Amino acid sequence: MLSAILWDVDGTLAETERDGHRVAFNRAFEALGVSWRWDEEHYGALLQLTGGRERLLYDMQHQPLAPQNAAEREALAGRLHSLKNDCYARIVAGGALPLRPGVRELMNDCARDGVRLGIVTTTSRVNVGALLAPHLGDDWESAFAVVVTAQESPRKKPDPQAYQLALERLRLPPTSVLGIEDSPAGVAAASAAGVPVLVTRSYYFARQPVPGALAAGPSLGSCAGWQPAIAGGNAAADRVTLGQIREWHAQAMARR
Ligand code: XBP
Ligand code: MG
Repeated sequence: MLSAILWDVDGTLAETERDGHRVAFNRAFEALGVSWRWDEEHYGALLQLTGGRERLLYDMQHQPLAPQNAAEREALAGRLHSLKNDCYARIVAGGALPLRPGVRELMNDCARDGVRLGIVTTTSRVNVGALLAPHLGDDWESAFAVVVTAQESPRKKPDPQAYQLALERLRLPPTSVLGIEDSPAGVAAASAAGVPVLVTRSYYFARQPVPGALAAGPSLGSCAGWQPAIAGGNAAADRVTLGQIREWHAQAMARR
């Protein structure tokens, strides 16, 4: 029985990375007089590492103009990260980054059928609110039975901590929930917690292998391009419904 769907945020609910976080990091660099910038390609490589602060610290190891001293790097990463989040909030204010196709519709299916919703993300809580309030309203949190972010779960994906905490708070076994993710690290986190997981491919993780996912496809807004394929109907014009997700979930459970 599927009782809850746990959503990743960045790349899954919205394409936040290239035009959101990346741009915000660059504005923070500029504002603090830091000489380097992150272009689209370099940011894609840095995304192998989850967590914006972690990404800053890693990148500083390869930036010749970064402070040499570890404590100074930590302090600079902290200032940059906090300013980046302010810049990100300004970018997404007013709904500039839309929810991905099919997301809202699937949330509505769940509300109608009594399937609870949760957020399981490694991003900071302020970023989730900044992104979702323009789309779901200022009381966006009321749409979710559980919200786990970097604040509640400091060990970031691929560590399963965020999923484990969400299951604990929902008082559900992993087999009665389903995760929706876009990245290999997200899939690994869900799988390590025993949670079956579906992948909606995003800009930066369009082709990466996602071993263990029960299904993977380009968008919840279309039945085309999914593996395993969605049978029947006018595939290109349809969307991934809760009924389809229940089917994949039941198949995955039968295989266990
Ligand atoms: C998201 C992340 C985050 C965001 C930026 O991963 O890795 O680091 O890129 O947010 P997921 P912060 O989609 O798996 O949640 O700067 O707050 O880390
Ligand atoms: Mg993601």
